[in-house]
Amino acid sequence: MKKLLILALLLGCTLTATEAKKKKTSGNPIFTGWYADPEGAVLGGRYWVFPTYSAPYDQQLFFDAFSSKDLVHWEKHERVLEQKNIPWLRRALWAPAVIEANGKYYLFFGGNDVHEGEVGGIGVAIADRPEGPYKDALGKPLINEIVNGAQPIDQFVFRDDDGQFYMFYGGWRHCNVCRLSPDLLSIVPWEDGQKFHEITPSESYVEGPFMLKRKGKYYFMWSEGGWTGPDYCVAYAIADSPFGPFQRVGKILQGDPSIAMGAGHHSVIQIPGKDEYYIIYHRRPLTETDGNSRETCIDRLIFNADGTIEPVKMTFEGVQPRKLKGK
Ligand code: FUB
Repeated sequence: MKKLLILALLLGCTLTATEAKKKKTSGNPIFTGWYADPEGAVLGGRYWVFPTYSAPYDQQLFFDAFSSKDLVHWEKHERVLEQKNIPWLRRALWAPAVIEANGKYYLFFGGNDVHEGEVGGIGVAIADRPEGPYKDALGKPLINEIVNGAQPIDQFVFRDDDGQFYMFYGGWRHCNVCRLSPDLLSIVPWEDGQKFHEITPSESYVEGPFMLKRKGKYYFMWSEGGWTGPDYCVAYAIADSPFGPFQRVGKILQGDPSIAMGAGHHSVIQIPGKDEYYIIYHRRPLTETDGNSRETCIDRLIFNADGTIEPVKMTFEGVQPRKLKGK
């Protein structure tokens, strides 16, 4: 009987390993569970995705992260940042943005769904490894105030070629940009003494800003529409400077009634040294209506010869294996 049990267990393991090997594409979603606002990155020789745990605000008290060697097989890293390491967090831990600098990993986040007069906003946590554990670095939000009408959420940290860090952020239909200090823990005022400049790129801007530099041009992208509804989407502009002026070119990601709706709040992974890009985003399965039923997906992001971006074709298959050089 014992021998039979061991045989059955071995057979089970072999089947699971075979199943895993058979996986030819990532599939969409790329991992199980409701996860939104995914931030994709290449860190420490692996691909990483840091998403929001998509649940009622009072349950949003931690981030899980996911890593992969090939974009197809993803490993879960539980609770890389959690409430016990953020003294001021009450709820609504949102939209991580991760960057490697100064030999450390910086995880920026939104906390508390802050409104005027409350404690909350954009915080920063630090770890020695991509998988954490991350700890709040300041004991208070980095940006607590509401300036130019922008709710301090949905930050994206962009390092320009000269090494300067900029943070783009903002919900409630307004977007600000600020300069970060080299240690990423404070804001360096602009020449006019202001800490924040409004750079809302279009009347249709809502939240989720993202910046990408390619061939000397700045591609600014953002989400439009309401995140709980079917019409959420991503649009973009191209500029010669990180501050614009921005002229909206068009949508690059939107719902497809044959695949999923509510597609938005994205980020982009570039294969290091290559003109090859992947869009990581969330979308709502056609079977779901709850605002929080958002899943994290990946598809190709293709640039046309004239520098514009081809609208993303959302798929159920996802992407093919893509190993990093030397891995
Ligand atoms: O996930 C919480 C909020 O929903 C994000 O901050 C917004 O961008 C929207 O995706």
